[in-house]
Amino acid sequence: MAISTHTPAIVEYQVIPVAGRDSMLLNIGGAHAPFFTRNILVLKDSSGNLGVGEAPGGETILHSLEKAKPFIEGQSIGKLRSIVASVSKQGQMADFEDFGKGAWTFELRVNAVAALEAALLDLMGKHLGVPVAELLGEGKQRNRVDVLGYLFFIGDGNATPLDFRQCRTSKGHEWYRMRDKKALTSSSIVELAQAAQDRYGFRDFKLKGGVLAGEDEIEAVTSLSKAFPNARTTIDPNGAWYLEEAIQLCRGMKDVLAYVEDPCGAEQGFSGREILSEFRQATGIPIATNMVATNWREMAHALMLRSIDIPLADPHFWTLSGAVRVSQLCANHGMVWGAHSNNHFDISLAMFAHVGAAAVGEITALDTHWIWQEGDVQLTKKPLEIINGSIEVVDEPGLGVEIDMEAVMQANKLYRSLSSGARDDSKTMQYLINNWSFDAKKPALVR
Ligand code: GKR
Ligand code: MG
Repeated sequence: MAISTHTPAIVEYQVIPVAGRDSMLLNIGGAHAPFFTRNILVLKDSSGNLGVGEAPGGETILHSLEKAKPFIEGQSIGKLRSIVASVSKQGQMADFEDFGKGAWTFELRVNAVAALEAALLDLMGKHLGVPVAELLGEGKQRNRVDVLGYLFFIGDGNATPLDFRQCRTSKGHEWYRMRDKKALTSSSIVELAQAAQDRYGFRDFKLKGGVLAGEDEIEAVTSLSKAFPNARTTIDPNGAWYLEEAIQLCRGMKDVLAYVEDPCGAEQGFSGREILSEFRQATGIPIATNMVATNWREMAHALMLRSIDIPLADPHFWTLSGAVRVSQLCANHGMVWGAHSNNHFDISLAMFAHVGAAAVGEITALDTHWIWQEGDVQLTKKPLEIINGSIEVVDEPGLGVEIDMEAVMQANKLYRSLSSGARDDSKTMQYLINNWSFDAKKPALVR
C-alpha cells in the first residue's frame, strides 16, 4: 500500500554573505578588523517554514554553499541526513588540500556543511514541533547552557586609520564602551571582566593569549583568578609557547588555571598532539583544544596519546550532529566536552545553544564571541540571551529564532561595501607594527 507523506520539500535556497562590526581583538594571528563576515543560509520549505544556518565568512564557504544549491532544492527535508552527507563528501578533498595554509582553517568547507545541517534541522524541528536539541544525539539533556566570558587583549583602534567606532550602540552599560577601548594590561583585563560579568553574569572566563610575552599573560590570568576567586579561569595562547616554556609558565598553576587551552603545539618534528601529551604529563593541568583534535582522524591520534581532556567541538567545523557525537565520545573516554567559537551572529548563538543542550555527559562552559557583537547588529528578531552566564534553550520548535530579513539585507549591504570577505588579522596588525607577519611561535606583540 502506498504511504502518503506530507513531509515538506525545500522550495527556496538563499545564501547571503553578511558583515558586522567588531573590536580590535588581538590574537596570535594579528588583530581583528573593524568588520567580520559570515555566510547565512536561508531555506524555505513547501509548508512555508524558514530554516536558517550560519557559517564563517569568506569566499570558499560562500561558493561551497552556492554550489550545493541545485542538489538541495526540491528535496524532502526527511532526507536531511543523506543531503548533508552528500554535500559533505563533495568538499572532502578540497578541505584536505586547504588544511594548514593559515593560522587556522576558518575556510574549511565543512563549515558550509554545518550551516546547511543547521538550516535543515531548523526546518525539521519546525515540522515536528520540537527544538533542534531533541533531534541531536540522545535528545535534549539540559535547559540551560553555560557560556564563558571570552576576554581579549584589545588594540588601540584609534591609532589606526580604520573604522573602529568608539560607540557601536547607544545602550547604557559600561561593557559596550569598554569593549572598544585599548586593553593591554592585567588591570584592564580585570576591568573588562568586571564589566562583562556585570552585564552577562559570567561564572567562567577565558583569556585569549598569544599576544604578550608568556609571563605577562600568566600574570593577567592570575589577576583575573584573584579578582574572581569562584570563577573557572583559563588562557588560550593558540600554541604560541614552546613546550619547555609552557611547562615553566603553567606548572603549579592549578589554582589559577581550571584547564589550559592549546598552551603549545607542534615543534621539532613532533605533532601538537605529541607535545600536548608531554605537557599534560609534566603539569597535570587539563588541556582543552580547538587546534589538534578538529576532526575524527586527529581525535583518534589525540585519544591514543592521551593528549587532551576537553575537545572544543565547534559545531561549525564538526557540524551540529558531529559535535554532539564528540560529546558521546567524551562521556565514554573520561573527557569533558566544550565548544570553540569565532565572531558570530545570533543564528550561530542558537546553533551553539542547541548543541550545548544536546551534548551528553559533563560539559564545560561554551566559548562564544557574541558579547563582542551583542547590542549592535542582530539578524534574528529576538536573539537568545546570556543571563547569569548561561543561555536558556526553550522548547520552541527548530532553533527557536526568527530570522529578520531586513536586518540580514542591511548586513549584506555592509558586506558588499567591503573590499574582501575573508578574515585576515595580519593586515589589521600591520597598522600597529610595520610589516607584521604571522609566526606560530611568537605572540603577536612580541616582535
Ligand atoms: O577570535 O581571535 C579570535 C580567536 O583567536 C579565534 O580566532 C580562535 O579560533 O577563539 C579561537 C580559539 O579558541 O582558538
Ligand atoms: Mg582556542
